[in-house]
This record gives sequence, C-alpha cells and structure tokens, in this order.
Amino acid sequence: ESGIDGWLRYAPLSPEMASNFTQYTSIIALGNDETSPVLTAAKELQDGLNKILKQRANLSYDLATSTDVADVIVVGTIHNFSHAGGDVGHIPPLKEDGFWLDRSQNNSVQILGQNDRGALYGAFEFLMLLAQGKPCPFGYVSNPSAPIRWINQWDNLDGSIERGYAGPSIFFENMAIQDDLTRVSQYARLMASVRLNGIIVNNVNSHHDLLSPRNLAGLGRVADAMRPWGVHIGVALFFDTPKSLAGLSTSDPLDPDVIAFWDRITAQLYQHVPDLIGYLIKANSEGQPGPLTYGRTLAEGANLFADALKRYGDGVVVYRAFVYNHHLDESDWKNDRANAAVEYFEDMDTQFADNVLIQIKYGPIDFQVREPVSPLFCHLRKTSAIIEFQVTQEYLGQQSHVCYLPPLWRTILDFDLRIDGKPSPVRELLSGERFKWKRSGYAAVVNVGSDSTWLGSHLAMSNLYAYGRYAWNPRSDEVAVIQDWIRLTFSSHPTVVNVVTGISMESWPTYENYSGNLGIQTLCDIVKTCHYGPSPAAMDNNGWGQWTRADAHGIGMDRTVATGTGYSGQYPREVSQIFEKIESTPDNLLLWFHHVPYTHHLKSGKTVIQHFYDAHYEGAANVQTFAPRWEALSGLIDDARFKHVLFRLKYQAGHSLVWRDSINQFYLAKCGIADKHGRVGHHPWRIEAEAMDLTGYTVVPIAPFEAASGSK
Ligand code: BDP
Repeated sequence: ESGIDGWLRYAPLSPEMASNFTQYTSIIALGNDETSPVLTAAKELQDGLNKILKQRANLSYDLATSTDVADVIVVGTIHNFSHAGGDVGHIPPLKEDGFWLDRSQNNSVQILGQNDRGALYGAFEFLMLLAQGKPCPFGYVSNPSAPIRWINQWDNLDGSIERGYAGPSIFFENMAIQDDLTRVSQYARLMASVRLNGIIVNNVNSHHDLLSPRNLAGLGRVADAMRPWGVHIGVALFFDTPKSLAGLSTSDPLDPDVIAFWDRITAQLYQHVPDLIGYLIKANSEGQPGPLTYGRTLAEGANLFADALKRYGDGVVVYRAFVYNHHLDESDWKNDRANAAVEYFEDMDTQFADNVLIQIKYGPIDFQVREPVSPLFCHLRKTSAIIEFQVTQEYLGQQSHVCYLPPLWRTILDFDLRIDGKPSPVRELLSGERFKWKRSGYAAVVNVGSDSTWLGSHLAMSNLYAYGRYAWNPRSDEVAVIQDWIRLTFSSHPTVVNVVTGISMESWPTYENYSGNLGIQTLCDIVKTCHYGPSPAAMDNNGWGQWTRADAHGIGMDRTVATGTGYSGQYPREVSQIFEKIESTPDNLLLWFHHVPYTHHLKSGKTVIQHFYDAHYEGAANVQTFAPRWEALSGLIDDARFKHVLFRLKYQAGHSLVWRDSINQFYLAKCGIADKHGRVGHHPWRIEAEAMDLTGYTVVPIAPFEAASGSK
C-alpha cells in the first residue's frame, strides 16, 4: 500500500460482513454530463461497490423505468429527482452543498444533493460508511457549517513547495503547469470526499509568470481536472505584476493602466476558468509589495481585484490579514508583532467591497504550537472572514513528528470571544451566523506533494481528512473523526483503532510538552527559517517579532494593557480582563501574555522553570512509547505502511530527546536554577556521540550549544 488512495482505499469487507448487505443491481445517475459531479458520484459508487462488496452494479440514467425497483441506488440533485417524478416533499431543507441520504424498505438508496456537489458528497458518505461496514442510514440530512471550505497550496511555478514536505508539486514544473494532471484529479477526489470545494493552487508568495498566456491555458486544464469532483480553483496573485509582467511604471491600485491591466487578466482567466473562485492576496507582508507601497490603503488594494472580478463572475478576493513589519525593533518593549493585524485592519471594516473576505491565521503570530485566537475576528462585522489553518506541519514537526491537529483547532473554534457581551464562539463567526455573512469559512495550507503519501507521512493524512470534517462541522468529535479515518485508512481491527487513536490523541499535547510550553511559542529555529528543531535562542534577537523575552530572571511577553504591549486590549472586555491578569490567565497561555520570573508559581503549584523541565521530560518520555505501541500493529496492517510509520516514530523518539535536552539546558544556563529532580545535563536514554566509535567523522563546535553534547 503506497498511500495514494488515502482514506479512499475501499478495502473489501470480510465475506461475513459483506453478506449483510443487499446486492445492488444498478446505480441510476440523474444526469450524464461528463463534467458533472453527479456522474462522478455514480462512477465512484460503481467502483466502491466493486471494491468493498465485490458487486458489479450497472449504470443507468432513467429514473422513470426504475422507481419501484428494489436494490437500486439513485444519485442526483433534489431538483432532477423531483423533475423525474420523484417525491421530495418529506426532505428537510438543504443548504448549498448539503445532501440527503435515505434507504427504503426494499433496500433502494437515495442520495440527493442540494446541488451536484451535494450529490457527490452524499455518495462518498454512503461509501465511507459502507467501507466501515455500516449501512446507509434512514432519512439522514447533512449540511455544511460554512460555504467556503478551501485549501491553499503554497506551490511555486518551478515545482518546489514552500513548507512542503512531500516532494515536488503536482501542479507545476519548470515555470509551467504540469502536462500530466492525473495526481491533480486524484487530489480533487480526496478533497471532495471530505467536502472541500475550492483550492488556491499556487503560493501566496506568487510570481507574475503565473499569468503568462501559456499558464492561463494551463490553469484552465487544472480547473477541468478538478471540476468533475466539484472542486473549483483560484489563484494567488503577485501585487506588482503590472510592473514586472506588463512593464507598467507602477502597480498603484488607483492607476487607470493598472486597473485596465487587472481587468484584462481577469477577463482572460475567466475564459479559461469560468468558475474561478477568486484571488488570494498576500501584500505588504514579509517583503511583498502591496497597496501601502503606493501610498494606498489595504482596502483600496483589495477593491482593485474585487472590482475586476465583479465584472466577469462570482469570484471573491481573499485578502490575507498577515500584514506585519518583519524588521521589528526588539529593544522597544512596546513593540509587538501580535498587534499588527488589528492595527492594520480595525478601521477598514466598512471599506472593503462586498466580494472581499479577510483571511486570518488562527493565532496572531504564525501557526505556533499554542496561540490565543486572533483578536482580529472581533473587529470585522461588515467584512466577512475566513480562518487559516495549517495542515502542513510547518512548526509542528514537519510530518516527521506525529501531531494530530483537531485538539489544537478546537481550542480556537470553541473559543468564545464575547463580542458585545454575547456568545461568540469562533465557529459561529465562521459559519456567518453571528454577523449574517453570506460567504465565509475555512482555508488550510495543505501543501501536498508528488510523494505517494501526499503529505510525506501516512499519519499526517489524518489532518487533511479531519480538516474537511471540521470545515463541514466544527463541532465534530476529534476521537470519532480519527477513528473513522483509521478504519478507512488502515483497518477496523480494535488493536489498530486503539493504538492509532491513542498515539494521535496524545500527539499534540506531547509535542507541546517537548517543544514550547505555557504559550511561549514553539521554540524552534526561526533564524535559518526552517522552523524545525529546537532553537530557543533564536526566539529572541530577531526582527520577526517572535520573541520570548527570556533573560536571566524571567521569561514571557508582557502583552497587557497596564504595563505591556497592549495586545490583550484588542479583545472584547470580558476576554481582555481574563488575559490582563496573571491570576485569570490559563497556565497554557501564561507566557504569551505575561513576563514572569522563572520562580513564578503556576496554578498547578509548580514554578515556571520546573514546569519546563518536567514537561520536556514527560513529553519526550511519552514519545518513547509510540514506536513500541505501533509495533503491536505488525501483521494487522500492510508491511509497507507499517514500516514507514515505524521508522518515523523511532526518528521522532530520538528527536524528542534532542528537543528535551536543548530546551532544558538552554534555560538552565539562562537562569541557573537547577531541576528539582536533578535530571538536566544527565540525558537519560541518550547515546552521546563521544561514546560512539565513529570513523570518517570530524568533531566540530555546534551552535546553538544546547543542541549538541558538550557543544560539540
Ligand atoms: C510563514 C511561512 C512562510 C509563509 C508565511 C505566510 O514561514 O513561508 O510565506 O508564513 O503565511 O509561516 O505568508
């Protein structure tokens, strides 16, 4: 098993289990348009029945001849079903992309979508239940929480992927779209099965060549490859394209030639991609040009693209809130990168065109192991928002460490921002309920590559699966989600389900334990910008504003209004009051909001420094159990995936020791306060290089010192 089918392997049920199911004679597709997800759904049903139940059902298109026939599966839209004489009176209202699943007494199945895409989603639901040995439910409705459920790929035109850990791009190579888009269709299939409906195909750090005539045509081919799966595409734009591609003297968003340029490009793009979902814009961020470069406001920049889109279609501008100065002066204690998004956007709420959405990373810094929810969500009412998650584990072990993310996402989605003193959980903002937004929802940076595992690690795929499930229903239960994924991906054997559930559910808290605790951020390298491996020293003395403010006496950013950077004041009063005071700030975010001595006592009774030591020992100790627990799966799953995962878990066990010892030694050296249990410096389980017999190696000094034994 290579992993290429992800959770859509459709492994055969045992003959006993298969015998519980009816013999489906035919699948009736209400529509036979080659590009329609309804036809895709019918073919997928045929394939799934064949693989899971070893049944060969035929495909037909006429409901009239078969309404009363037993053992058929009807798939289509509510509209087409009713048009063909089917009874839809009893079906509850469906939202866009929603679906209805039902089973009659004579074992016929109805899979009806609010639209084509809904029909496909219903077909996948039916098949994924079947693959777990579960029958089609009676009268079951499923509706999405939000209309926008998108992926952002950070693929470059040369085929590399920013923060991608699974080989080169499936979309691009040599500054052009790939000729063979087979993997792109397969990706769309995976996306559709978890009800993701849109994708921005290129990096937010975009390149003007994306818009060359050859690439515009190529984007048309990408859209064609994904459309049958109900997945529509959009692109990320380079703000200075008018200058760099068309040779204009400016890219000023109010300049008539610039407006005409984007108008022309948009018209051409719509010719190739008539159902374009829109543009994603990263501007005035990390060296990218933007409207501020030309003395214009962020809204003027966004509206430039919004107006062009409006003239040709329904696309939206997704404008990223990730605008900040990456040359921040650390000597000023009032400076704080976390403040940036609200400072830039708070007065803009009424100024954006109605087809502009603001895309906000879940926390105010950058995909850290723990962050409070971005306060910008409290400052938009008229302008709707999209949250940005990251499935690619940029700061979370880069797919070499297992880190199941839904427990982290829930700390954000369930957080009640108390806007205007009313219940305001983030998931209700994103659904549009709270401020009556028409279009809002979810984006995740996914970065699949051409490796057959898609993400570079089989276990990492649970995050892609779960992302779709959460965007559809943010109240999903993280254990139920991982267990569905395990049964579909590996096996329903109880040992497999228990072991993988255990490792997955422990993985994020464990990673937090041996990386950065108490809200101090991930503590990984950020200077060389690989964002991997421990480097607590790098988390100060940098212009990126990712600071811990650790010195000999204390640690943490004072972000209070009273004495700090004022960040806590960006939340509504009820929330800001919690974070403003040390006593009411939860331990897990203490150092995010406060600068305290290492000897400060947490609510747990431990001091900050002792908590650091203990958590790093506990985290690393727990990872040592992962590989032995996984070994119980030998013979219960295929050998290829068994070994692949085992190798990674063993690697992670070793690397967690590097993390543990680096962080502990660094802070011991910084504050001079010994570990109460005398462990730091003794390195349990570690094999030192100097204890090995090495040939062909040279001993060199290592920086940072704490990452090596005796600095060598
Ligand atoms: C950071 C990444 C960088 C991205 C940037 C972004 O390190 O590669 O370009 O975010 O989101 O996390 O724009």
